Amino acid sequence: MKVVIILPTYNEKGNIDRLISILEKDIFPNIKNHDMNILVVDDNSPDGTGDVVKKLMGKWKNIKLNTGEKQGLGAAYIRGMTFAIDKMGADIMFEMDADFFHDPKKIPEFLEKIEEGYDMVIGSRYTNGGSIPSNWGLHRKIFSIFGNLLVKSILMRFWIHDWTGGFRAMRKEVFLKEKDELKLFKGYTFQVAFLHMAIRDSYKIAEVPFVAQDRTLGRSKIAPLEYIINLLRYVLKARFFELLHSPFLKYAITGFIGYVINAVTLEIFFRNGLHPAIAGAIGAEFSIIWNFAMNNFWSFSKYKITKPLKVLLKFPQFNLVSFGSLVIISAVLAIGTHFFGTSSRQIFLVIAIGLFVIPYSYTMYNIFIWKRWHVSFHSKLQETVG
Ligand SMILES: Nc1nc2c(ncn2[C@@H]2O[C@H](COP(=O)(O)OP(=O)(O)OP(=O)(O)O)[C@@H](O)[C@H]2O)c(=O)[nH]1
Ligand SMILES: [Mg+2]
Repeated sequence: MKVVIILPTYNEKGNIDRLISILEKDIFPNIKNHDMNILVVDDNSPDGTGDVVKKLMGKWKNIKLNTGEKQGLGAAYIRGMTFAIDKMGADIMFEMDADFFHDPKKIPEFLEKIEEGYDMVIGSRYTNGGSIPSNWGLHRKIFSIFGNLLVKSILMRFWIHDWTGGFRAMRKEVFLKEKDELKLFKGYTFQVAFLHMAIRDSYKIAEVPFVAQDRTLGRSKIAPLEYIINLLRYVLKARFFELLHSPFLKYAITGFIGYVINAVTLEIFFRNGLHPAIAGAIGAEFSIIWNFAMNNFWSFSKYKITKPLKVLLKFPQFNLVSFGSLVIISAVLAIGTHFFGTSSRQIFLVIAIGLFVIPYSYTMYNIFIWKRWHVSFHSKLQETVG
């Protein structure tokens, strides 16, 4: 397959010569089953990086240079990847820094993963065998670790260990699918957005550990404050819309109406002479039927159970899960009112539902009833949590 290593550069005169030599002399000759190429995407670097590349193009024929206006890293990659596909016929593209932050010796491992069938391969500093530069100052280490953890936690995807890195390989199809949307994300946020979209669209993703090296030449282009603000804005917004479109909101509305049904039924039967315990239990069953039907045909409609026999088998299971909620509510009410008196009952009902019943029942529905989440402790990729 035709592989293009894309190297974005801005004032990397001191690095690009050495990196290209290493790629051409030490790395490419050992890769026999692919056609290896280099594309330098330079934004008219004032230090003359482009001229250095032009000289190297005379020596090796598998190098191309693409120049343009400086519009940040994301824009440079979009321009470069478009060029690599349209003008060079790339099947696989690598993202790689030109300052030796990314170890070129790892390239064959990325290609092996692609050969195994993965669509995107992520270089990871945060898995076994990988690390951030040991000579980084404490604040930079904290910034990197914390930033990565923040992205992982907000997006709720912990099985990707390195979200913010820029050492990657991908099939051209992944880029072509995401290209239009990617134009919205310039700068370094581009990397997180790209990976997030690839996961959303169910591309197969693998990680390869690598030890990152601090640059010895040239200057850093990253603006930490601007980066963290843009990144936070992206992940918060993306997660918000994900939750809005996920079954969670529908589940919450269904549950709230279910609660109202329970309360109203309790009232009606109680006023018609039934004991509150019985009236409440009838209300609870009405609410369970409502919850089951609405979650099946609305909240989890993608996974809906339609065969009558299956519905008949699922409904008792659903009742069992609901019985669990009942036990939780009575336990919390018993403990709460024991310590704070019966006047605190409504507060403890809210605590029981908000803190325990919602996480419990939503998880049970996703895992056991509609089987939307696949729980596995060693898998690399799982269904989106949302
Ligand atoms: N074409 C282009 N390349 C860029 C731009 N910004 C950064 N780069 C390149 O992208 C790669 C990563 O940028 P760096 O400045 O090294 O950012 P960093 O790796 O986070 O920071 P340091 O390693 O500490 O310098 C390098 O090869 C840069 O030359 C840009 O606006 N345009
Ligand atoms: Mg760097």
